[in-house]
Amino acid sequence: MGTALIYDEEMTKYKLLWVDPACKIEVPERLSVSYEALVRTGLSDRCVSVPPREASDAEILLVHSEEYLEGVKKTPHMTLEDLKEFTLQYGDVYFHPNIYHCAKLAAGSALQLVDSVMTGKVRNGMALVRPPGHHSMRSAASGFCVFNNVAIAARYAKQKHGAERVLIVDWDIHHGQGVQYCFEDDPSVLYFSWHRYERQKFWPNLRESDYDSVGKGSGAGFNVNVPWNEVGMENSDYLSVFCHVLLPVAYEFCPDLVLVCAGFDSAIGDPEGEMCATPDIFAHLTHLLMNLAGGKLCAVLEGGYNLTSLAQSVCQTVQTLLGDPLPQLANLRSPCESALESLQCVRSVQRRYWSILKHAADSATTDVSNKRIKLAKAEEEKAETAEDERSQEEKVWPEPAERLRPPVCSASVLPDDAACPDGLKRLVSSKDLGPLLVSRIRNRSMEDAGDADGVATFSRLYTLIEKMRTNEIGNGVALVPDVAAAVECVVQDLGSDLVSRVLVVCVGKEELNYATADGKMLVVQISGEDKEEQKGKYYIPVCLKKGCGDTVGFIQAVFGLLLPLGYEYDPGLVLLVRMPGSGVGDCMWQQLIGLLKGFAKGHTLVLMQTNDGACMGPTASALLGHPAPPLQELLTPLPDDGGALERMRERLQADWKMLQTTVSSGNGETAKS
Ligand code: Q6P
Ligand code: ZN
Repeated sequence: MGTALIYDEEMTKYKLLWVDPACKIEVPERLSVSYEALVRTGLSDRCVSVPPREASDAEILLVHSEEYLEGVKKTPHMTLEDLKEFTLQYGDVYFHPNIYHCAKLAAGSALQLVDSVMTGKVRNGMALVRPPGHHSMRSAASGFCVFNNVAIAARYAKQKHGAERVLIVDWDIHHGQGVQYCFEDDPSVLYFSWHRYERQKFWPNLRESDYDSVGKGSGAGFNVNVPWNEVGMENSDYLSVFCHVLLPVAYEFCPDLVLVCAGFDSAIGDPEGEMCATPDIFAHLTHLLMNLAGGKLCAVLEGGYNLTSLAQSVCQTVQTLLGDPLPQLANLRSPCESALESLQCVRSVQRRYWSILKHAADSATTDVSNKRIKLAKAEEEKAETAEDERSQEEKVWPEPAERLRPPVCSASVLPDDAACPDGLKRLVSSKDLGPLLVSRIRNRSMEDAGDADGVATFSRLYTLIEKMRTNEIGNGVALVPDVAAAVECVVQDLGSDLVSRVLVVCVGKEELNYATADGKMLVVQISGEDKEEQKGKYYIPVCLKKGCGDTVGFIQAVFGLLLPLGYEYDPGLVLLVRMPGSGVGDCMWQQLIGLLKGFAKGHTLVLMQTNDGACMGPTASALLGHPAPPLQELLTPLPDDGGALERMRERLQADWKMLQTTVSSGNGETAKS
């Protein structure tokens, strides 16, 4: 199962033929530079090259009107003067004798990509296209867009491939109003967009780009807008919106296909977006979507006007689609107040439609409106000062670090009589631990295990962790006779020797016999057990009343707590512990493994108990990078659970800034309801 790449030089063969400051940034080099970067880095060679085709009239008419199509059809034969005049009826767009041809290829590229993914020829893919699509409407071109490539692809996926639910994630920095209008009243297509808005001061200056446009009629709740009211948003702001809005909603929606309006003007250095998220954020945004819809993801290029930033961002996206280890995002800052306000408003309006957000704070009952006025003033002042400084300062950022695939993807440490799953490398040899470590291990009581066995297993574990640290091995799974004892041994004797921060994710009940106060590890425990007190900043017990089989509760815990904590903590190793009888389902378990790969450059060690070997298959599959099967329709959460989780997040926000989803009290009036 590979990754498709669609590109054709033909789509570089149109350009602006007159002077128009609004359009001069949309240049052919956007496409050629992106493709050349993929060639230079060897990424294009690793993709399945799929040729574009022209979209047919019937396909274009899935979204556009006949009058509009007939109008565009005439443009190849127009004189320069006619083209200029034709262009004038639309905003921020230009026509060229060859643009109709390219627009048919751009839409057709998206359809080729959908065909390749939906028929299982490839797992996922990206189409590099010009002209972009997300602004174009039923009967109008707009914002460099002629045909709405992604909207056409969504209708096509439903019609031709029977997709029942399609998720469109628009991470371009402009609002894809064309996509919103197209699916406004359609519950089968969920459209998510974040966009520079600045309280309607930014193009396309639409009232309906704000957070309160949620869709119409039966489509209510299937349009999710996140307005950015300030420039300069960073990685932490983008990740917060993914964790606290998009991902929970997307998992509840349970799409059959994910389409990405992949614009990279939301990256640092872009003259349009003026944001500060670095190109490697797109590796994470892509990764976080890759376990939806059984991995069926099609990214279609939209904007991106800083050629350096654009090319780097495209490479990060494609490399992630290919399954390479994720870059570490060090030193995340806390989300800014303006982002938090957007987050709070979106969650507050969307909680009516998504049971997974049901317990989100209600902006109407808190004092957000007062704060909004203060925030708006602060934003305006900021904008004014920024305006003066902007012309001088050129943004610089380091080139994204290399993402090296380890020679061995996954390894296992198993008892001699246990079979090793296909594709995993069984570790047999092991390092001599030295007398000190051996005696420390011997001192721990290893139930059910002979002393020699115990030491052999742990010396192999030591080897495994060491090889993960040096990136000789990506991840691994170990079957041990006593998980609790093994965790203790790994975190105290092995892990802390080798890595400075270990994220321990424990599924099921475990008695903790190790100290966590020094921050060398962060323990997040998700279990059905009640009444566990939180012990300090680094031990976080999450209790699900219905147990780990409660999909909604589990997802809320994963996206609302675990992922933001993980991003903020930035571990060097993830230790995923499965306690016997945890009750977690196979699908959820695979989703969890897949999602945790975003941390520690993918270095995850899974610990399971010998008699829990039945889930070895799903575990191995997830470790090897196969997409997790989609979760079944989610059930409504117990009212109590989500509430408890929200209260817990509120408590932890003082220590962990990535858990914030509301504007902080103290800034303006207090927010106690
Ligand atoms: C932005 C038009 C230009 C003002 C110049 C899919 C890609 C896009 C298009 C943006 C058009 N305003 N200062 O379209 O969203 O990036
Ligand atoms: Zn854009």
